[in-house]
Parts: sequence; C-alpha cells; structure tokens
Amino acid sequence: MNYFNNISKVKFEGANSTNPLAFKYYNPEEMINGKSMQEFMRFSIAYWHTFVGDGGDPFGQGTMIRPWNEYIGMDLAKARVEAAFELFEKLNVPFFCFHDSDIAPEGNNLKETYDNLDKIVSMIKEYMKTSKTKLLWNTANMFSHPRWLHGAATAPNADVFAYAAAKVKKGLEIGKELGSENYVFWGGREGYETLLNTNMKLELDNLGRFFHMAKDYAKEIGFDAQFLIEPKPKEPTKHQYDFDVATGLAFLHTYGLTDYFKFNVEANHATLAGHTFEHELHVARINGMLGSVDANQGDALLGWDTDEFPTDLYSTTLAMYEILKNGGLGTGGLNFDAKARRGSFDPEDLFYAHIAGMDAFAIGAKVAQRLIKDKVLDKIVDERYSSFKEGIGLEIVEGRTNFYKLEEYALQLGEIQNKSGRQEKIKGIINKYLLEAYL
Ligand code: XUL
Ligand code: CO
Repeated sequence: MNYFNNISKVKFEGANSTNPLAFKYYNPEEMINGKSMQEFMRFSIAYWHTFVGDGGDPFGQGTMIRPWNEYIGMDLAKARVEAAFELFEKLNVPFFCFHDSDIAPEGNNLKETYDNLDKIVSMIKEYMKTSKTKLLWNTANMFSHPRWLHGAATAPNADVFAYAAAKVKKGLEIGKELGSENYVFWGGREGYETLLNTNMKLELDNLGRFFHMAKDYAKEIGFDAQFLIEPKPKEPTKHQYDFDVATGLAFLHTYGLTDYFKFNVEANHATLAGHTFEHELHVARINGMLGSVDANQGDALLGWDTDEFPTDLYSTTLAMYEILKNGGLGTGGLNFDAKARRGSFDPEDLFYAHIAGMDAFAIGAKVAQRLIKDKVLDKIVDERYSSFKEGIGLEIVEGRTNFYKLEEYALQLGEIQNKSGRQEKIKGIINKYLLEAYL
C-alpha cells in the first residue's frame, strides 16, 4: 500500500531549482570532509514525530492528516511501517529511529507487548532487506504510560525499576536484531518534582546500576551499538537528572560508565538548558563524547521543547563546525527529532519539513567546511591564546611552575596589556562566508 502517491522521489536539483519538492543544497553525492554528503551527514527520520505524532497540543486535538490513521491497533502499526519505508525511499534518507511504543502498541501485559513488538520487528526486518535505510538507534519509551509517572530507573518503586529493565532488555534485543548502530537513553521522567519526597542519592545510584546492567546485557548478547545519553534539563519533570552534557558527564564519571556512553545532543534541549546548540556539541566534543545529534530547533520566545525543524542557518553552520571538527559523528547521525507545526497538517508537509532541514544542514556543512579550510576561527583562537605557547604561559601549560614562581613573575609585571576579543568582527566574517557560499 502506498501513502504518498502524489509525491515522487526527491532529488537534488541545485540552488536555482524552483521545485519545492527537490533538494537545493543537500546533494547526497557531493563530497564533505572526504565522504559523500549522504555518508557524512547520516540523516535520520524520527518515527514518533513523523508516523505517530498527531499534532495535538494541551489546548486541542490532533490535526495531522495521515492516510494510515484509517487503521487501528496492530493494523495501524503495520500501515505505519509501509508508510515509513515509502517515505524513507522517497526522501532518500539513510537512517531512522524509534521508541518501542512508536512501532507497536502496548498489550494488556508485558508479554503481549513483547508479542506485538516481535511481529512488527520482523516486518521491519523484512523491509530492511530491500531498503537502503538502516536503524540509527532505538530506545524504550518509559514516560508515556501512567506506570512511569514517578520515573523509570529512578522511580521510588522497585517494581517499576524491574519493568524498565525488562523494556530495555527487550530494546537491546530488538536493536541487535535490526542491526542498530546506537542505543539511546533519554531520561523521560528520570528526575524529580520536589525534593520534599525524593531520595536523590538512591535514585541516582539506581540509575547508575541500571546503566551497568544494560551495558553488561548488551555485551552478553553481542550487541555492540554505541550507548548514548540524551541530556535534557526539564520537561516532563521539573528537574531532569541528565540536565546537560556536563551534568551527564559528571554522572558517568561518578558511576564508572565513561567508557560505555557518549552523548546524543539535541538542539532544543541545549537551549532549554540555557546553552546554545554549539555549546553542548562543543562540551561533548572536547571530552571525546560526541556521539549523535537530534537535529531540531526551539523558539527563543517559548520556554518549552517545540521540536521545530531546523532552518536557522547560523545555528546549523556552528553545529556543523563542531561536527566537522569532531571528524564526523562516527556511528551517530543527524536525526530529525522534529515535528511539522500543528498547522502544517498535510502529508506533503512531512516532505517540505525534511527537505528544509536537510538543506539547512547541508548549507551549514558547506559553510563550516570553508571556515575550517581557511582556518578562520583557528587563527583567531590560536592568536588569542598565543601567550601560552612561550615563556611563563608554556611553563603553566607544561606544569613547570607553581604559585611562588608565578607570584615572582607577577610582581615584576607592569600594567597588563589585554587584547580585544573582536567578536563583532568575527560574526561579520561568518556572515560573509554564509552569503558567499552560494553566490
Ligand atoms: C524528548 C526527546 C525524545 C528522545 C528519545 O524531548 O527528545 O524523543 O529523542 O526518547
Ligand atoms: Co530527542
């Protein structure tokens, strides 16, 4: 069954094309950093927003026209698989991601849920035999059902912890079965609402125990996917434990887990944490922990996770700068954890949205690549820190000094000469690169 009959395969037509259903900048074959753009960008489609999300919000019901919604239950789950692989093919996207609950409905008990999952997983596996689209990551939804109301691995109830373990165990088996390259842990309700009833130490220790059991089980079954933590500071809980990359990193260090995890950095989660997208990518990168990206954008006027398709070229450029400096994303990718707006309800809006996002990141990649090739920021940063390359600066960096020697040095200094940081000049240069990229 086909669901997007009026749309044919989206092709690259170049910047002068006026065809709204063509890529203008994302050319899968063009080379970026020694790889084809298709291989380098590793775009991915999020099953939950694209095939499940209905556009409902706290003030109104769903608005999305989705032809597969004429089915219910397992038939709906099967129809979604058909629609998904048609969309993957037509958008020529190499990866997809899902939560267990996106692909199959929960049954009346865990065993029934497993059975539903098994049926859909074998259907997906069948489609994957002929499709070029692979699984970037899967994950467990441990936040929607009421049983998770106090959290999952950080719940105050051991039965909930056990149920969460069973879900993740199954998720790891599914990941192995479908050849997933990563496995994601987003702490859906792993956080707290009030300290008045919370044993934070026990909750965090339990989360550490949970992750150890997960990595042990993955090893045991030979599932060698990269584990990823996806930080988010708030929403749904008031305070989420994986607040941002730095907090997540401290957690991994505390519980001896740094060798087994990297981070899945999401743009809108970064901005909710009061950081820029590039800040979170940078913190992950300089610590060797940048694993994958949930590509979207928030709205500066709103304080929640709006999951918009990324179209801000300044942000995609600075994000791609970090990704290029990281040498790419390894087994990770750029997953569109993004939804078309409630008012963009036609099936074809799914195409416009993904095309806009892929083009925005392609522009970002091309501009960032030029900034790196011309060493624009490298030269500025090198020069700014040049005092650490010789004399007292070199002694500091090489650990050859101490407070006595530094005091002696400081006492003979006259007025210190600082240099301008020139950030306005730098932003002007970046704008020039952005504009020149397509002239
Ligand atoms: C929620 C979010 C999730 C994760 C996967 O804000 O980003 O969809 O990406 O659980
Ligand atoms: Co996400």
